[in-house]
Amino acid sequence: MLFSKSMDLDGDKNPEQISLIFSDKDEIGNCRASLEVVSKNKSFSEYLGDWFYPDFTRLDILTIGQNIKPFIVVDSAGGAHSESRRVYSFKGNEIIEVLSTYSDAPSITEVDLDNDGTKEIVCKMRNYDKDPIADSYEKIYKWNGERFAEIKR
Ligand SMILES: [Ca+2]
Ligand SMILES: [Ca+2]
Repeated sequence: MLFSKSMDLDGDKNPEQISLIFSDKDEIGNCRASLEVVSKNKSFSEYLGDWFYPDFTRLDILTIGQNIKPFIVVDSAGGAHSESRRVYSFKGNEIIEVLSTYSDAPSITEVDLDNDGTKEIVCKMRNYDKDPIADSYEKIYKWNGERFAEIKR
């Protein structure tokens, strides 16, 4: 499994090395996870918490539009009915969490819903109290320059 990526996150033409680092598994198999970014020989680290299962965790780079710098994405499946996503930006000297969300469908996708050239993050949600298919809905997050903010359609 590959928990390492290379990408220029802050636009200075030097690629950053991005890694997910897991602690040893505890007795029920979960791990503590940290995100590490190495930029020009300096290392930055963000503790993500415990309850990570390396087998169900994915590190990705997300690009949502032409003039927006790429983001780091950590997706984590928590059983058959949930997936969580955290999104981070790196501006050269710190890792900033810009979204923490989840989907219980589970389905998290990136779609340009309003055709403005940048993608929104769409989390499908089911209403298990009612009809989980007919009453499903979407949480939509749009980048506002600082973070992914939930919007209403
Ligand atoms: Ca860079
Ligand atoms: Ca859009």
